[in-house]
Amino acid sequence: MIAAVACAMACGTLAAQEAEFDLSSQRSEVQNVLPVTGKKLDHQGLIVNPMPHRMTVDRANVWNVSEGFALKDKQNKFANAFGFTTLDKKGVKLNVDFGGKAAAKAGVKEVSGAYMLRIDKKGVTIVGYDERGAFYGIQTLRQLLESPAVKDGELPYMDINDYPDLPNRGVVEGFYGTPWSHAVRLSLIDFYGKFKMNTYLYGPKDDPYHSCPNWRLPYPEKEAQNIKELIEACNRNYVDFVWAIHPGQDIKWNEEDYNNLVNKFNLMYDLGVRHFAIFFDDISGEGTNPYKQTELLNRLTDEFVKEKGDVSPLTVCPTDYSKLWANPTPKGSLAIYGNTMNPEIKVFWTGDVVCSDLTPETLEFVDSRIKRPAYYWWNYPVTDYARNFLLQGPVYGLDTSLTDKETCGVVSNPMEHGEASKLALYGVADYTWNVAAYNPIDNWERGLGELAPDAREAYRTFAIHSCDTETGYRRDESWETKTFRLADWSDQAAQALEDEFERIEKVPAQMEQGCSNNLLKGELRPWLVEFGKLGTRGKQAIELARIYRAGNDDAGFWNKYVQNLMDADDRKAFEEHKSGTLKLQPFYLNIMDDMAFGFLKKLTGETPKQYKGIGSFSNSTTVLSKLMLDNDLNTHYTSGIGQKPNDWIGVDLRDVRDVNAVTIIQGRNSVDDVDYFDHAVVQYSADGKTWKPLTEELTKQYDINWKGDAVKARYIRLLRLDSDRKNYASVRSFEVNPLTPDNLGFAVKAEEPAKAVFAFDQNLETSYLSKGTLTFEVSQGVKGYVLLMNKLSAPITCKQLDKDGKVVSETMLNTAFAKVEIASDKVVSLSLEGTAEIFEVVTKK
Ligand code: LOG
Repeated sequence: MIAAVACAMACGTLAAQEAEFDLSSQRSEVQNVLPVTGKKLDHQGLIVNPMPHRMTVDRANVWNVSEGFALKDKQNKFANAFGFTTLDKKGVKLNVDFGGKAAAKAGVKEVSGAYMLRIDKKGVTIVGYDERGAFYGIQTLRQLLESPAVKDGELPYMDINDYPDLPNRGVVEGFYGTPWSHAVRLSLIDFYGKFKMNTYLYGPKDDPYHSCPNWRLPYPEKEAQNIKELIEACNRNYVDFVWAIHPGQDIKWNEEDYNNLVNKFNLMYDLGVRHFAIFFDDISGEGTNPYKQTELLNRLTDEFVKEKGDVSPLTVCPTDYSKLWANPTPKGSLAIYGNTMNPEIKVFWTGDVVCSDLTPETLEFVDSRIKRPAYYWWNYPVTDYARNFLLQGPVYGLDTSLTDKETCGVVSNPMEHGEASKLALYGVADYTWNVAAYNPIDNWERGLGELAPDAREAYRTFAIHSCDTETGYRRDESWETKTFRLADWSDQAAQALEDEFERIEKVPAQMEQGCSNNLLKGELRPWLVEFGKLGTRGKQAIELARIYRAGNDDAGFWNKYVQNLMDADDRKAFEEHKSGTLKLQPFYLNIMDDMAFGFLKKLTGETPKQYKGIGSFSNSTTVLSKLMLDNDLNTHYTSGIGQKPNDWIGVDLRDVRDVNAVTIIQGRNSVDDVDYFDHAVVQYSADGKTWKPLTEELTKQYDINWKGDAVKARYIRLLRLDSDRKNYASVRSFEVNPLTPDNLGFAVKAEEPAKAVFAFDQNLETSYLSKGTLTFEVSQGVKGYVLLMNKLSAPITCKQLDKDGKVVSETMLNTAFAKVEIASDKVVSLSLEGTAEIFEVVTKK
């Protein structure tokens, strides 16, 4: 899935450190979407993020701050930190100080970053535990001044006593894909400072000087200069710039490579780096050896960190960074780290799987082995495994009972879209600072206002429907929107949903107009465009459903129905920039399918052969299962979670039918893919409860073909039998009674006969695009046809022919819904000339 991973290849699930691996097959995240928690609070116009630990406000007394502040910066450190206000002798007194004594006197907690801010009759007083703490006090003042309640100049008296819960808070630029631009990095570093995050780990997988092949080499001049600037920006913002190296894929455990590494560290030290990390994630071969890794870290600690004197303890990302494949035994690398690695070294952990929630249980597992509080590498909002998504949802799934005893900190691995990641970082900053008070919804509501103050509502509408990943780390989405299936229609629910789709339709223009952050807008734009289209499609689907339900205008319904279908280009564009995948897009797809089913049933009087995916996986009946029924071998259904005993993937035929052939093609792309059932059986059932085998047990069979005497079945499935395999399961095609020109029952002539059968398959989800002439036999007794076509770009000619091929009647058809009456009993075949996508030829007897 991650094309940029040079070494990614298909292989087993569990052993990332053994042999080559496939990132996408490592993911076994559960598909159950946990609801987002928290609720919006009324902050009465005073917005400070992260939420201070203690803040009491006395609104009866205020300072007018329209003339700015008369600064007394006792230790002369912050002259440049007040760009957000005016410094003027006539202004309100502002005293800033920090350090042990002053802090103790002011009751400031003894941790780096702690501060107190008091506004009383003496003016404004800020005291930090350390310089960073005073800087944070200044950030709080800045946010107060930017708050709605203070904007016109009245700053109320207040008392704030505040400190961070976790010592390490911030960001790891650790994703695959295009590394952030220099401008985006600088903008983010200011953002970290403003919201009291103190760590920026630099480790973009696709920076060749961080990783293979160039980790041994110095950065070219331009890049080196940029890194210097990043460090300066970090210093201004009291952020630790941690430079990480990712040498594991080709490191040799010898003196030469040790010296190469120290040499690179020295070069980085000369650029100003004082914090270092080594990443051993996503590698294979020699580099994964935990004894050698530990030896290296310990030796560097002694010979480099301690030698320098001003370098902080190292951070390491182990190869076993997730419980999914970490060896839990005393012989595993975590235990080896625990027993032998210098206790000052911080060790990363991503949780139970690669992208997972932060829980006490996962920390208990890792901490007891590494013998220190783990450093949480949160793979959110990273989207390198689902690059067609943009995550704008609330930050949640982080346990609020945790303390620095269980975790030494949290860094978020964001999207390659740096500006669009800020909404999530606003949450991570809040959580890590004040864990117990963290309120996901409230944080998100505040974040929206911070990022798009003049287009907040439009941004909110986009964001609330842009949270899910569909097959990855699934997140709650559209939680204020109620969707429904056609069968559960109510006028009220339909109206509410239509209103929402109308709001969605307007979002792109409102964002273009109201959002002044051009970097953000640039990142969001492709998604906004598709989001707007989804709004239009949804709205039209509801209008269409009203016509459908009235049931008195077949032609009007169908002509409008095809206007609202996505064509191949629409689908491609949507696939590339998805949103609304939890509710909105499934609503649109399902209601269109349900209408197609009901409409064809009404016209034919029979149950359409519009089969549905079913199965044991939580996404088995979602729109994803359509991908194995779409006659397209380039698309596939995937379970999106690891397979386990008794899993199955199947098809509901919507009615008990005679089944005499089944073909199934397993795997995402090829006959050596890892995502398939390697031991399975095909079964059938009439009632969905009792199942009988159709085939023998199948071992390592990707392409399954069964043909035999007809059985009565409504359900067909592929059932997993005993196997050690834990990969996802994927199916590219699942066909029951596949139609061919030979078994159709009447003669068809077409440019592509094998595809022409889709015009006669009693299924409106499939179609045949005829670009020349389609001729088919008119069976005895047929009185006419209804042609259900896509919108026509030009009229087509319909000729009725006798047995000698002579034209008996000729008409022009120019609408998607077209009726043809058979002109006489001499007619034996009908031909359609011109370009038309034909969904179904419905026979009238
Ligand atoms: C990589 C990371 C990547 C992330 C999400 C870690 C420690 N390493 O599976 O670079 O961005 O997953 O795809 C990873 O998470 N490996």
